Formats: sequence, structure tokens, C-alpha cells
Amino acid sequence: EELRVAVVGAGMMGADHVKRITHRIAGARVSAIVEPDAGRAEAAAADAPGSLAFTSIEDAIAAGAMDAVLIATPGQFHAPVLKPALDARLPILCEKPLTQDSESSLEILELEQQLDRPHIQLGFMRRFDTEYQALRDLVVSGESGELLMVRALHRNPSVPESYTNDMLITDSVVHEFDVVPWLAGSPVKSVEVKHPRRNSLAPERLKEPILVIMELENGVLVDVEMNVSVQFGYQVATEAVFEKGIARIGQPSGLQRWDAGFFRVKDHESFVTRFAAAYDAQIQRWVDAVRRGDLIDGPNAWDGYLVALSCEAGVKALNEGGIVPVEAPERPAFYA
Ligand code: INS
Repeated sequence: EELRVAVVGAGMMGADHVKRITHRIAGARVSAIVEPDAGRAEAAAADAPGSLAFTSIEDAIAAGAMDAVLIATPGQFHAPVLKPALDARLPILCEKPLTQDSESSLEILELEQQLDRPHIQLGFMRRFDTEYQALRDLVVSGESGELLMVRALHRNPSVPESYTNDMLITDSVVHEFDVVPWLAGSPVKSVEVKHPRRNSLAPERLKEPILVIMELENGVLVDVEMNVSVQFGYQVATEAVFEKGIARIGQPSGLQRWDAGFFRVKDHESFVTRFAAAYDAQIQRWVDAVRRGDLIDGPNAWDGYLVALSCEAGVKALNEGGIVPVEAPERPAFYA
């Protein structure tokens, strides 16, 4: 039996997941699209033949339209979808962030813990990128000695109008708050934010780029260049400094051209192409896990909660300055 997936939110990411499930994922189909905007719903439905259209998650659940839910709405609408989906005991893949703050994330954890096991997988897709995986393998192997520092670049060409200054942390650095502790095998201990000279091309409401410095419990120091108005393209790259070696991932790898006195390499313009293979792997593994009955195969809601705690510290550091500590509580056995 094919897994019937309801995609909630048919914006850029949701519409991309609809296409992915229809054309590239084995063992699943999009059975429902939940989207209040009629235009978006209709556009996405064209990529999901036979799917039903709903304007609310409650209606889709009442109609029994799915076996699993993929949440791709903007972050502030995650909690109102997660709650009824958990009540209905449905497996869920939730795009980042889990919710907007640690308090509402805790509420979700409490609801989930009333079920027999974790039902929520978090959409931290970088963990499914083969280069990130190779870097993690290198850290674990110890071949280059201990990891000392991580330099991360996170550059977007531009951001939508709905993107606020705090979202530099909660919508963007949120990825580094998940993937760097995963790479380094150690949680975030503190966060600091520095402001270089402001990019005059940034939307007026944004004071960026920013430099985020995080210290991990194991002493690894991480700096993240978060830059969302670079104009030219989409880049996510990392240089890891070890005791006896350096490793680098995320370099441009597109078409190389020699032309009119220049050498050029095609680079990405959006996360949709930059992480396409990672999204494919993430969704395929989630679908396989749900069909096997494991329900998740990747970061869980506890990981989402830890990231929410780091984001809170990050927003405080962004707005008030200083080095803000992060207290990482112990992982409950339910999420081991
Ligand atoms: C997007 C998405 C991208 C990230 C952007 C963010 O929502 O999560 O992966 O690079 O900064 O705004």
C-alpha cells in the first residue's frame, strides 16, 4: 500500500515537496493538500493527480484523507497543525522550526509523549546532505584529529517581505543550531551575535549581515556568517578545522565555463536546488520509516526543542548583545 501523505502548506517548500513525492519518492503519494490560499492550492494540485483539497487540517483529518502529514507552512502555523495531527496519532514530518519558541515546543513534546513513541520528524534536511554526512564521518573517525573550529557561511540572495530581523536567527541560523552540534557531537553552550557594517542593499527592517559565534560544550568554536541580501545566489558552505587537517564542504559544483576571458562555475540561486538531493533522501527515508512502522528516521521533536532553546538565546544575543548561555536539559528516554 502506498503511503497517503497530506501536504499542509503549498508555498515554495510545500509545492516543492508535492512535486517530489509525486515524481521522485517511491511508496507514497500526495492524497491531500491543505492550503487556505486557493491559487496556491490549485497550482500544487496540478502536481498531485487525484489529491483532495482542504482549507484546514481538521477537515482533512475528519475526512480520513491521509496516513501521514508533511507540515510545510510558515513556522508560526506549525503548532496549530501539530496538535490535531498528534491527537489523530498521525506520523508527521514537520519543516523547521518545530514551533516559534521553546515554551510552545515543550507543549508539543508533552502531547507527543502521550503516544507510544515519537511521531514527529523534524525537517533539518542538511543532515541528509551527503557532504555533511561525509564531514560527520570524518569527525567521528578521528582521522584528522579532534575538531577545533567550524566556520560556516549561510548566504541567501534575498528574503521575502514576511522575513523579520529575528528570523535571521529563527528561520535561518536555526539550521546551524541543529547541524553543527550534530556534526561536532556536542550541544551549544553559548551564543553571541556581532554586527559588521550593514549591507545597504538589505531591506530596511533588517540589520545584516550578522556574525553568530557559538561555543559548544566540548570547546569547539563556531562562527556563522548569516547574510540574506547577497544578491548573486544561494550558498551554504563549511570549513572545519581539525588538529591535523582541514575539511571543506559546500563549494560550487555546477557547470564550469571558460568564456570571454572569464572562468565561471554555475552556482545555486535557491535552497530548493542546493538541497534537492538532501530533501529527496530525507523524504524517502521518512516514507520508508513510516511504512515499516518506525515512524521516523532522522531528527526528532527533542532535537527541535534543543534548537528552539538555542534560537531563544540567539534572538536575545541579537537584540541585547552579550554572550548568552544555553542550558541544554537532559534528553528523556522517550527521545533516545
Ligand atoms: C529558509 C530555508 C533556507 C535558509 C533560509 C531560510 O526558510 O530554511 O534553508 O537558507 O535562510 O530563510
